[in-house]
Amino acid sequence: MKNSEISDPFEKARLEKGFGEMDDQNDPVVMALRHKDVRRCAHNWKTFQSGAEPGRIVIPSEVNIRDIRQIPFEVDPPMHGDYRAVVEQWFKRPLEANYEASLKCIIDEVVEEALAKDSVEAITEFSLVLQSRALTLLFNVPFSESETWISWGTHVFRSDESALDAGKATILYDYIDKQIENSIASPGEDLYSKLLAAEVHGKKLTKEEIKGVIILTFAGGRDTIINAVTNSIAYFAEHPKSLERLKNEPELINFAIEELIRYFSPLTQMGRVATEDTVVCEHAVKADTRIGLNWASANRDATVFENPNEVVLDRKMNPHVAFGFGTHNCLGATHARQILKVLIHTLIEKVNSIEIIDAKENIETLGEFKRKVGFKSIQLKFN
Ligand code: EMZ
Repeated sequence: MKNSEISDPFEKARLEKGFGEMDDQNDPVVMALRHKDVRRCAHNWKTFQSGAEPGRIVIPSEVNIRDIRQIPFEVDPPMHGDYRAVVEQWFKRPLEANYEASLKCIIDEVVEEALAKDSVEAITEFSLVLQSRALTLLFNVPFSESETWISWGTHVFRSDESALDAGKATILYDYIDKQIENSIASPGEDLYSKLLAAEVHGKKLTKEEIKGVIILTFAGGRDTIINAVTNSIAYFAEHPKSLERLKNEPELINFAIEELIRYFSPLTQMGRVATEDTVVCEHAVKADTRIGLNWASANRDATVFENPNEVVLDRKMNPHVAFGFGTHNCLGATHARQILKVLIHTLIEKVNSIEIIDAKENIETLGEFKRKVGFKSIQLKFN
């Protein structure tokens, strides 16, 4: 098996019964596995809510390490849309030419740094650095902030020792409190200031609400981007012809990005809490219990995707759900797509080949299922 291969552990269960079950800290999850069911449940926000106890729709649940609601992620319509309207335009800024140009400089530099070294551990020395530096653009804060963020590691709520690390969460919260105070004292053009000036239903956002948006901005696009970037690099290392093809047919790059995101599905699933007794794939789901919208499984559903376990770079019909589906589709998707686009362009321009020297897989355990989401570490040589 190639290092860059991501297999699909859900296939049998998806075909045979359509759902899977797992426990998570004594709060079980019924996972919807088929594309159609995942989309249907995601669409039905009245029965499957996001606005449950903060942290509960995340799997593994974060209820024990945070009580601040992430916004708009953990809010249901209609309020969800009102919050979303405040941030929507801001999160589309990655499409602006000057944003893209700045992103190009950042990614060029990260690649140059990798080329200058004998080898790099891609998670910590490449992808985390790239993600953190790129995030300064999304926040519109000084580049130097990225050094603090890099020191937090790949996940703001998880550490090597613990899947849920309250100490780490505290570091993030204290940092955010300070930044909000700074922006109150001297407003600027950054996301904090933007949120401080914003109004919903004629009222200013509270500090708690602002914090909810900011935590999401830090947490939601961290390990996911890091996995997408690292997995892409590993893929191109093992498929140099694919990179060559994109060089010769740049019009395929946008298709390739969607296909890589489908294939990697950096976020395996997201939960919802049932508001009433219901069923998922004819399986009973009781009120106040959780379901999982398994994006990774849906993205390999052979009834929707031909050759689902292959990366088909020029796949044209690609209704993947790697960024979620429906009301809550990923707010950071524009930024994520731009990162991958610029990264591919930079690799085409600057890199002849990439060698994988050593790799340790990062495997998630979801009940009986084990899914590779990326790497714990991967040593690479850029040529
Ligand atoms: C939450 C989540 C959002 C959660 C789209 O995903 O990402 C997870 O990595 C965080 O731990 O708190 O932000």
